[in-house]
Amino acid sequence: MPEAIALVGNPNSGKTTLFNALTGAKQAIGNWPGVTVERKAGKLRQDKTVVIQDLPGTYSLSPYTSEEIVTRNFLLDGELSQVLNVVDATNLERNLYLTLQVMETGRPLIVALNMMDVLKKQHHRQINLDKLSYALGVPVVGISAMNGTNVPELVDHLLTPNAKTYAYPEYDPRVESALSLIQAQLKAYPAEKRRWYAIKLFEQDEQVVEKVQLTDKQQDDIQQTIATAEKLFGDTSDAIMVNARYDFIARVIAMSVVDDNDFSESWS
Ligand code: BGO
Repeated sequence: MPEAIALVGNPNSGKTTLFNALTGAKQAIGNWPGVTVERKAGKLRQDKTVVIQDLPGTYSLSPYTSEEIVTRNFLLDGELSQVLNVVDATNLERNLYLTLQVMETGRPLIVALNMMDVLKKQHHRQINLDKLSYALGVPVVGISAMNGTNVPELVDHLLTPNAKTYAYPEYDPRVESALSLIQAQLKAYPAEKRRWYAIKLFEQDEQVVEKVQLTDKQQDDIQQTIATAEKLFGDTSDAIMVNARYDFIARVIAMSVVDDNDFSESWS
């Protein structure tokens, strides 16, 4: 079985540009089964035993659009050894929302922070890549896919044995305790996937609720956990998760981004 790396990212993050830089011209193009969403795979130029599986561009792993469903199903059940997440450095907050959800799947992840050439020209904003990597708990490599800058370093990272890192973003402690109660009902699932299923059950994601086999008692316990959290937060469970992700992103940004505008505002 060749090693497979799944390429994920928001639309316009530069995923196609990076895919072409990594694989060259030869790509196998088809459709994902059952949907008219393009499926593209190619061999890594530097090591033909490694397949880059391009996944549809998406902002989230919700179950609403074909792109989201194809991407999340592949991340969850597809044959892959690591995920390469292309993040647009000039749109960090929005792009990290997908990054967190990829981390929630329990797959090893590496972030390619793209558009660094554009960020450098903007001057007013700087990202400390070491701090970003530390705050997220995964490797971050700054690149410009268009110019090819640092792409060889990214490939070195991808090919480094035992460099596969995965980390779970840790959310509000009250969310974490609800998730651990739900996870306790999921002993039949592999440890690394329990958190994803717990989050999706907490969000009452219809696809997952249908898929996961639970006894009536387990379902009642989970409903009880959700009801308690909703009362505590005064919000719906899916909104609680969305806010938990944005809170986490705000902490990551506060740790790793220096925005000159913030300073000029504080002087005025
Ligand atoms: C156009 N730096 C810069 N400056 N641009 C980049 C980089 C980078 O590192 N990476 C990608 N781009 P896609 P998705 C375009 O097509 O790979 C550019 O959706 C144009 N086209 O060249 O397609 C890339 O696959 C006319 O820009 O993204 C592309 O993720 C004028 O970002 C765009 C200006 O990249 C999206 C740009 C006719």
